[in-house]
Amino acid sequence: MKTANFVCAAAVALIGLAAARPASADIKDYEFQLVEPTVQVGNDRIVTVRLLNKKTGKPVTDAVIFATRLDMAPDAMEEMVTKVTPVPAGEPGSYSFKARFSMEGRWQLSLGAKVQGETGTVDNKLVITAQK
Ligand SMILES: [Cu+2]
Repeated sequence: MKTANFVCAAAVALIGLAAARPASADIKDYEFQLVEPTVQVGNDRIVTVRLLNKKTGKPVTDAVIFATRLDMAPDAMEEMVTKVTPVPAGEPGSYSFKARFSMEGRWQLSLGAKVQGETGTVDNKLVITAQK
């Protein structure tokens, strides 16, 4: 009898814990979006992205961006890589980078992010068009 009561109490406690957790989110619910799809060809151009939770529509303010690469893969110039430097962004949930866009055409920005409380990583590739 005592054991049964204990098991029952433990089950109730577990159900309580499960209910207290926020609605389950998935790493696939997060997505980077470009604020501006185009930049001017030149040095020190700023690219800004937002990381959105697609389920809530809200920006993610505390993500850790851990990988970036910018190259011309979309125009068959994968070897044409340019340095990407993080710079302070204007608003929470936005992340900005400075880069030199030496050539007109399509550049691919590869981004990775870790989101607080989520397993896995967000991996997105965004295409930015550099124009004269
Ligand atoms: Cu190129």
